Amino acid sequence: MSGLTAEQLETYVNAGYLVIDDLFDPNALNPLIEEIDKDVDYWAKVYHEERRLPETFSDEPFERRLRSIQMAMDGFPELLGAVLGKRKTAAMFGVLTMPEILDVVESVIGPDILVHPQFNSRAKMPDGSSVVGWHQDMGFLGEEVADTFMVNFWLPLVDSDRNNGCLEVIPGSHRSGLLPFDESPENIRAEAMPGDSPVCCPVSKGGVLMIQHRTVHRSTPNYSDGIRWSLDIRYSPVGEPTGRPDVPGFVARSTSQPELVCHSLEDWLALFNYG
Ligand SMILES: O=C(O)CCC(=O)C(=O)O
Repeated sequence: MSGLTAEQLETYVNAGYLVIDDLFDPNALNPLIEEIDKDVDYWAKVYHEERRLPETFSDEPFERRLRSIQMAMDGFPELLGAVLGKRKTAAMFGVLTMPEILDVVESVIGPDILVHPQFNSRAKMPDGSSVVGWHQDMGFLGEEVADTFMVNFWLPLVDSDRNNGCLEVIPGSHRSGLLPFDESPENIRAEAMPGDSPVCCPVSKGGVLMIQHRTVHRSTPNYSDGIRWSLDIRYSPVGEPTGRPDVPGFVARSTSQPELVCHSLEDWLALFNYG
């Protein structure tokens, strides 16, 4: 196991965030990108056959094709539903259980690791949408997870920077409790915002930004002409509250209960068949 160095662990614990460049080979994300590409291709062809889309944009790269489809259509909910959100696919299982990521998690919370049920695949479009305001991930999960040490990763599927909308974090803000927000957790009240200056965290493909569940962060606009694809994924100790009592996470590693470990997509999907 490699995991975090003592210095990286200290930074993550004390500052509430850590950027790791080159945590894994960027090509390790290609199976997921190819899988998403196939979903985009499938729906583009369906929409084209239904005469809702003038062409399938099959020559366009991953960073452009979904945007071109969006611009040419009134709405494409089936396609968005297929590629965004909580993908439960073989390639997603592969990323969630990537040894380099689990080693990092293990060096923070030990060897009994749950893949948290709250995760997302996102496509931040170059149209000013998909901006996420200042929030703490705990705001979406509730006080029930206050004592759960969650290890949260944000990882881009394309190189990310200030121009295409990477994340900004407020160092040290993980030491606050749950901060009050208006209407949505994505809107921490201005008077409650920690005073420290935000840090912009560009991350290239193969790197990660790690935060904690109280770390205040936001996602800025995409000013580029490409889509900023990303994943946000989370891990917590097995058996601790996740804030999603009705949605199973899955055990990715366990020395105390190895029989619980999910070894495949099929093992993961089987968890949703109970009751
Ligand atoms: O990817 C984004 O744009 C937002 C991600 C985020 O805010 C989160 O993971 O909590």
